[in-house]
Amino acid sequence: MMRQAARLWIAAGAALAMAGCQGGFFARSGDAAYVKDSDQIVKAADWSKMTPVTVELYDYGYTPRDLKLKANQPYRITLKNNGSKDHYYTAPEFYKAVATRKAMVNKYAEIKAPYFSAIEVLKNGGSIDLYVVPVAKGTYKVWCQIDDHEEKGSVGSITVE
Ligand SMILES: [Cu+2]
Repeated sequence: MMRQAARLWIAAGAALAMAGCQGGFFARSGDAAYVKDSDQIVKAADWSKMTPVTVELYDYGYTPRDLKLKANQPYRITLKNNGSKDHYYTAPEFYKAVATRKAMVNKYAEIKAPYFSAIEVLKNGGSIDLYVVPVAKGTYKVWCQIDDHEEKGSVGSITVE
């Protein structure tokens, strides 16, 4: 029993050490791949004043097709799939341009990660909330990567201004 507890403790310590290294690694690398100081930006944001926006996913497209966001303001972006097929909101460059607090499936789960690259929302009413602070200004492509959905219309943009 004691031995097992000790082993678990070491495993937890290693996980913490790795988590600690992760931030340092990206800061050191000079890699602009995604937002540095994401944690500080998320902590500094006033989430009581976040702007809620909803993007509807349907067969085949997004409403709004071209989402506009302001830099340095906290958002809750709800992705809601009202279509009869599963759809992605794939936008790797956009997700790298925001400080990510979490993704949340209301009443079920919260996912914490430095950033996302693609989010699939399941058909017939599935939804997920993204809590982000847009940081890097620009226009980013968003599309659905399933079969020919992009050709059929599931494509758009997200602009941070
Ligand atoms: Cu799709």
